[in-house]
Amino acid sequence: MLTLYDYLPSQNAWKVRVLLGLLGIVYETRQVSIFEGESHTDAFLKLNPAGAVPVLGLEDGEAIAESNAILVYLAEGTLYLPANRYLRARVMQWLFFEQYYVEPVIGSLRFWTLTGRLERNKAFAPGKREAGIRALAALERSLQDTPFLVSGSLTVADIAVYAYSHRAEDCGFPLADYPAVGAWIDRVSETIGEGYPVHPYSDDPHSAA
Ligand SMILES: N[C@@H](CCC(=O)N[C@@H](CS)C(=O)NCC(=O)O)C(=O)O
Repeated sequence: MLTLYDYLPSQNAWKVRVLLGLLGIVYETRQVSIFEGESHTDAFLKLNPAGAVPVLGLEDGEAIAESNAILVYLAEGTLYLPANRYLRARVMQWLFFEQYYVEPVIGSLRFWTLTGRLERNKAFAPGKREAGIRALAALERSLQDTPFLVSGSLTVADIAVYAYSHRAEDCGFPLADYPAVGAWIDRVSETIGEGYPVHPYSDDPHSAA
């Protein structure tokens, strides 16, 4: 059975939970208490040298880290990852976009905001805010005439980009300024369905600054 090394408030791990659920894959979960250093033990660093969740443990003992790499692995051969060369490259375009313009930008600002780390990162916050506006504007332009980021149906590109961008208001980005993004958020949310809650950092007493 597959094993997901997880941390509930992580939206990177959330992406993987969603895809596993949509694909109906039964898996085991190991919760990793990242604020208590569990992702930096020797054993965990063998699974992911970067010391972060999510990690997917495979049946043969191998492991895959990086949320979007895990999505691609799981989605191979399914409707969530097109086989067509061009469409597949477009999915990759959004997966890389997410890791450069969304996760380290909106994801970091959100993390600092929700865990009381904004003040200590105040030197970086304006740059992140500017980059977040750029990311949301890029999404707004891209979603004018298409229901999903690539092709007419949900792919791993939508799951990845949605993970942090749909929570952009948690760190002060007004989504009302981005109507096409708002409509896409509703569409993705409806398509993935219920059962994938966003867990607040406040559930973890160790997450506070
Ligand atoms: N690029 C990675 C980022 C993973 C990441 O930053 N995970 C966070 C939780 S959201 C983590 O485990 N942090 C613990 C640490 O860095 O010590 C991915 O997409 O999986």
